Amino acid sequence: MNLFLRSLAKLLALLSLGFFMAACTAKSGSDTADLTWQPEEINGKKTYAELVVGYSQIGAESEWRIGNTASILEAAENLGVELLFSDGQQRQENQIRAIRTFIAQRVDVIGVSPVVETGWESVFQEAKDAGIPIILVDRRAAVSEDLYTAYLGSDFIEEGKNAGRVMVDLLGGEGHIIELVGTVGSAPALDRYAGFREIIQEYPGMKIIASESGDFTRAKGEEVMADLLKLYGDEIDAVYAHNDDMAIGAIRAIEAYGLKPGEDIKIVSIDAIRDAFQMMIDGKLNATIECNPLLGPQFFELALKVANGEPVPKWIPSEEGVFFPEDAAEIMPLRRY
Ligand code: GZL
Repeated sequence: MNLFLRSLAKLLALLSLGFFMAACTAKSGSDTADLTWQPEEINGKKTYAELVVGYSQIGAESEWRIGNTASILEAAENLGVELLFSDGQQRQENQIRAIRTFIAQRVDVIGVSPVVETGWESVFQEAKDAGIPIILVDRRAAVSEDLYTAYLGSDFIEEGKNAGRVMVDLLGGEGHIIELVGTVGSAPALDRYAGFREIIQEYPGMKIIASESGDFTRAKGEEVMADLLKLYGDEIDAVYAHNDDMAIGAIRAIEAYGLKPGEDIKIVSIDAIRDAFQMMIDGKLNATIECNPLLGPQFFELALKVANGEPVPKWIPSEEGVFFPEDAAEIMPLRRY
């Protein structure tokens, strides 16, 4: 055999030995040490490392929203998901623009928390036509069910009913109530409005003497409550606020008016943010109904299943409780938002 053929034979022998070792190493590696690499696909299914998600957030209007955003960003970071995040600054047109951008960028899944219930059919249809599934997070949209894959969020009607039950107990079944409504047309505002009335309508002595929107913000809640105190003053027995931020604004207005919030005027609100626990410790808030914003991990688990075409429930409700002043000091340190 001439020199060239001998050299070629040696080269092929070395190469085949090297290949075999590599295979063994990989095999022995998988048998012994943990795999540090994350395969992009397992059995043809995407993993988090390969998932690309577009998320259209409402804004930063409340402590609840800030906690919700933190949960989503933290979960994406922890799971290694590529997240395109857009803050809509509480304007629907910004959210629609963001969704169109996500479609153009061919993300795997779109998550959206709709600022209001209506006006989404067209852009959701565009996502459907592009084959990109939509997951509603936190708030629902009034569209046909074929335009979104799942809704991950609270039962706002039940939250309103819980607030009503607590208010009945606080007022002994009779009194004049001021209602501070959330963002007009939003799912939580519509449902908390309805749920509360479902309970108090059983008590003819309980009357809502005014119902105005504070848009889920502290500043607007304080402004609206100050105006209503001028109109109704000592007639007011209680405030029902659709979120803690408006309740905290109302507490400021009640104190400025010269009355004691939590005593002269009872206050029930929703969200259970950390500042609400402080208000209960200070005796200025009588109860807060939990609305869980920590939806990040659940959202991405859902998004991965949807991206892989796995069946998911149409609605995944959050688990939530009711909190009172007597437990506030013990629970507050445990609260994450
Ligand atoms: C409820 C959420 C609401 C909160 C507010 O799920 O959409 O929006 O109750 C927030 O604090 O602004």
